[in-house]
Amino acid sequence: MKILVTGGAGFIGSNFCRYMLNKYKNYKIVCLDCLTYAGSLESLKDVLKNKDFKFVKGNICNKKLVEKLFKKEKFDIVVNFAAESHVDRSIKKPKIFLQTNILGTQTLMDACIKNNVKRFHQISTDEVYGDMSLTSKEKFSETSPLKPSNPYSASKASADLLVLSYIKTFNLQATISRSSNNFGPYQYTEKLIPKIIENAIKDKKIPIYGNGKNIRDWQYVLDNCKAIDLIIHFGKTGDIYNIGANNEKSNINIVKTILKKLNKSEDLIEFVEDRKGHDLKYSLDSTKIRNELGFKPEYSFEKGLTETINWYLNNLDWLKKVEKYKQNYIFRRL
Ligand code: NAD
Ligand code: TDX
Repeated sequence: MKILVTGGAGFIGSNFCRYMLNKYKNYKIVCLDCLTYAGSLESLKDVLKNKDFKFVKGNICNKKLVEKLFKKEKFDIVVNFAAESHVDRSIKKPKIFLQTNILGTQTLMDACIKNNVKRFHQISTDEVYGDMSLTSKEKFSETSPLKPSNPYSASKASADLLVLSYIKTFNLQATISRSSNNFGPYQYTEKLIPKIIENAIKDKKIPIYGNGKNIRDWQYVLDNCKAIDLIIHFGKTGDIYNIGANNEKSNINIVKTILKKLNKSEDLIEFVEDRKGHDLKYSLDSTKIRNELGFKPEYSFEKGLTETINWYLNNLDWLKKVEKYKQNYIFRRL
């Protein structure tokens, strides 16, 4: 089995490459990643030594490169993690989100059709459903309407619709997963949990948008990897799978929990201006993947958080190296 993992130098993608290589000793993994500010070979350092792993630096929007790679490698499965993934950046500079998240997905799907790839799996997000009120008891299922609130989630919802159109029009053998907020090792510190941990370790202020009452459903990254593994092997072509963890927590609750674990003062919390269009609450109904594919998360929030904090404490060197890389990276001007 040969799998192409796009965006494999990022947070979830690098965890997925490691997870698959550990689990399947006869699989080959090729990672295609153009190493934006969010990707780093530092996140694949151990994996790069594996003889069944190959790294290719390249952009998923580059049709020529993508076609050449597909022709040469003859992939069985393609898993598309490559994306611009940060909501705050999408509010400041939306265009690159549309290019990578929509057009990049199209380039990959065209190559899949041309090369008879058996399965294309699109990594999507719970953000495509939009938000709900803080007191809502509702949960979004796979058939809930798409109501994205920001350019990032609109680009992801657009890609989902494009995938569904390719399934119907071109008989693309594809699946989609929509997961909730991931946390764990190798996550860049622009995202909430690693930002809290890094700032707390360095005794720096922790910015909390608005009143901190917004709620996310937090999922340990290895549980998401496990779910994706199940979908690419046993998921039904044409189907969408929600992957939630039932760990709904407010941002203020998360920051207080982490400060307590690190024995730091709550004085580090700084309430700052709210994010524009800030989604209030996400809540996912994951009955489908649990019933149809037998998915069960292994990590409680508590266990995942302890693993994550310990990982950052033991990998301050990784933080330093990726930070240096990011500082040298010039965010593409449009
Ligand atoms: P990330 O930002 O950490 O990593 C993205 C990776 O994609 C980076 O390595 C980057 O270099 C690469 N990339 C970006 N543009 C590229 C391009 N044009 N060509 C090739 N490579 C490119 O993101 P992440 O948090 O690991 O998210 C991975 C996927 O999961 C994304 O599709 C995201 O929408 C989705 N997702 C993330 C979360 C989360 O909580 N992090 C939750 C749900 C869904
Ligand atoms: O400094 C911060 N302060 C703050 O209060 C940051 C970075 C975030 N927040 C809040 C905003 C959100 O309510 O914390 C919450 C989580 O923010 P992010 O970590 O930026 O994640 P979110 O916007 O929820 O999106 C994430 O989950 C869905 C990922 O970044 C997406 O890629 C994924 O699709």
